[in-house]
Amino acid sequence: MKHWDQFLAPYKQAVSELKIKLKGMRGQFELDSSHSPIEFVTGRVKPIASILDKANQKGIPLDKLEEEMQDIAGMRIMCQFVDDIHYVVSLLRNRNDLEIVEERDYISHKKTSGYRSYHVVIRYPVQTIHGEKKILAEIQIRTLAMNFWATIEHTLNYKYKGIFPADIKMRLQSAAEAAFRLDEEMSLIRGEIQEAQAFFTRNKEFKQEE
Ligand code: 0O2
Repeated sequence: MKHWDQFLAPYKQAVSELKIKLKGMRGQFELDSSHSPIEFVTGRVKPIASILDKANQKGIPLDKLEEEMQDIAGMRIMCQFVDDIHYVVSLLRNRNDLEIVEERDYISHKKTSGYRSYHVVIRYPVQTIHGEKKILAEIQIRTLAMNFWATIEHTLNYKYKGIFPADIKMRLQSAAEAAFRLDEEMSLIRGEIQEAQAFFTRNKEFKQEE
């Protein structure tokens, strides 16, 4: 449908640009031979069916999507350690190619489902042939363990359409706690892990030069 193509075009452009920019940050850390707080980055434009579902659930009129639906353009940044998340947020705060409009800390304040992540809503300027257009986008920043949990829970959510049987709900909550403990344990041996990673990177470089 032409109308949707036109509506989604700036969101698609924003996701492509942000992917390059956020992946570029990782590359810069590699160049500096310092630990990258970013493990990997993904991005997506919300499918039309999901936009319509969410608008319906939240009572957002379709002519108010631009202002009221913050995650039509969505980015995800995965980190190794919880501290990396806060570092990434500080890097985002310092950028002048985007404006932060809201931060939601679901790490200190986890959701009742057990969900943890740090959400940053940004206003991002896209340059179009009709001039500049500012769109809202949501950046979710989480550890690999938080991402593992959220991905599995999201899949189950489709199966149960958001209404989990009590035992599955309980297991998911306990799995979320296990994932959080895993993050805490990894943070405690962070120094060891980073030393080993630096060693492997150095060795790989030597092998490539040989
Ligand atoms: P998608 O694209 O399928 O992931 P609300 O729907 O009220 O919770 P709101 O106000 O838009 O959400 O903001 P929030 O909660 O900051 O962000 C919603 C997004 O966060 C969701 O997007 C998920 O990506 C993620 N999220 C929030 N809560 C959970 C949860 O309990 N489990 C999982 N797996 N993800 C969660 P959508 O809209 O679900 O879309």
